[in-house]
Amino acid sequence: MAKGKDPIFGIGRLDEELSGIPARKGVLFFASPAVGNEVFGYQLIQNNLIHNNKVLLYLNRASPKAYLADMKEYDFITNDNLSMIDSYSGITGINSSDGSIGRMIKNPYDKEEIKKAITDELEKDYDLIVIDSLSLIADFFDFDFALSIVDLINNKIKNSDSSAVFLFTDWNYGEDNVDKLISKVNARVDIKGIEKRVIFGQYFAVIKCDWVIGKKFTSVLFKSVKPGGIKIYFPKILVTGPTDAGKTSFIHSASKDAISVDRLGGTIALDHGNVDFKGYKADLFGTPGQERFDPLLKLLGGEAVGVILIIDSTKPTQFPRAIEMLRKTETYGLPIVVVANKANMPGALGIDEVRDKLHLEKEAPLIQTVAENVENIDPNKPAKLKKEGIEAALSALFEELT
Ligand SMILES: Nc1nc2c(ncn2[C@@H]2O[C@H](COP(=O)(O)OP(=O)(O)OP(=O)(O)O)[C@@H](O)[C@H]2O)c(=O)[nH]1
Ligand SMILES: [Mg+2]
Repeated sequence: MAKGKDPIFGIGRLDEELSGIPARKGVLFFASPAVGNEVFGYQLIQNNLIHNNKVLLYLNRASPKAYLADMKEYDFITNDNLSMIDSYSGITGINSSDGSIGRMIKNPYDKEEIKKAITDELEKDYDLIVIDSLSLIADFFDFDFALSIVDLINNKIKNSDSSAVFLFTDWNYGEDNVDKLISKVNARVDIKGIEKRVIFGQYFAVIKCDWVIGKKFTSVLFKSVKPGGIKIYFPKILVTGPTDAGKTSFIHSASKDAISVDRLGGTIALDHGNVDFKGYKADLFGTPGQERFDPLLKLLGGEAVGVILIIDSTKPTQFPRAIEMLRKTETYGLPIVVVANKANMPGALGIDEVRDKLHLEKEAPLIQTVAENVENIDPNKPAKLKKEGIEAALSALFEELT
């Protein structure tokens, strides 16, 4: 009997959609060559170890030492729950640098030794078996041998409480081979790249899963970040609103490394910042607010996936302009969060009044923000906005987007 709980993916979105990896199930991470799937493996292993699941890793892609060092770059650290079958070191003729983490295949060119090592190890009770990588087994031997390893593991997990994850990169093995492989797993998660005009990105998507019925899966853009791992990624969030409302202030307060093209405190081209929050990553693009820069608005709004509309709570006369900017950036109708900034200044409207006077078509989330150290605000510089407001606005937006 395995001791841990049912394995998890360790990637929030997949665990939400599929409720982890039930016992006796095999999962294929199916990556296109342009996009690495290693980080999915690292994060999966890390989180199962933390959950006190016993993990067996069959490794032929790197030495155990290099593998663990790479994991560490993402801040993933292992513990005693991890064992390895090292099918790599034998190729280089170097002994496994650390015998304590598992067994080494002496002759990685010997199919029988590999089969025996896997069969022997599977006698022990692991909660999760990870193969990194199945495509390398196919490359090293042939596709049929890779399929026979899948069969071997499937037979074992069908009669136990464990599950398996196969990391696979699709280097053109032919449709027949790939179809056979896919038919042998219970779930398949694709990891691929997209190129859509200016935005290049990577996404993952559940393509099949036999333990979740009647659910529609969506694809999710992601970035792998060191340290941190897989983050859901929104390549373009537009931050717009009337002049002086606090767009630049918002972007600088929400990101560590924002840059702005501005003059005397007013934005003349754009602001840009990276947000890394709650397992999400997003690029924020801020527009100028002054009308003389309106020719830029459409360009800046292009390909945005969501909007943060910032208004000055003390200036309801600017609200029609705020709505006009949604039209001019052509982002009207996208997921939106309204930020009512300067909410504690004299004359600031309350939340209901803002909502009322703004006439937004649907009930968009509305978040109030205020500056820190109001006494020291420099009219030629962005203000630092309080963290609570920033985080509430980002949380609301990420919720709208997912
Ligand atoms: N008192 C107070 N001042 C704020 C607040 N937020 C921003 N400011 C100030 O308001 C001014 C305008 O802020 P910005 O962030 O530059 O506004 P913006 O929307 O980017 O302006 P444009 O780029 O010109 O459209 C700056 O002087 C800020 O310091 C706030 O919550 N309270
Ligand atoms: Mg600005």
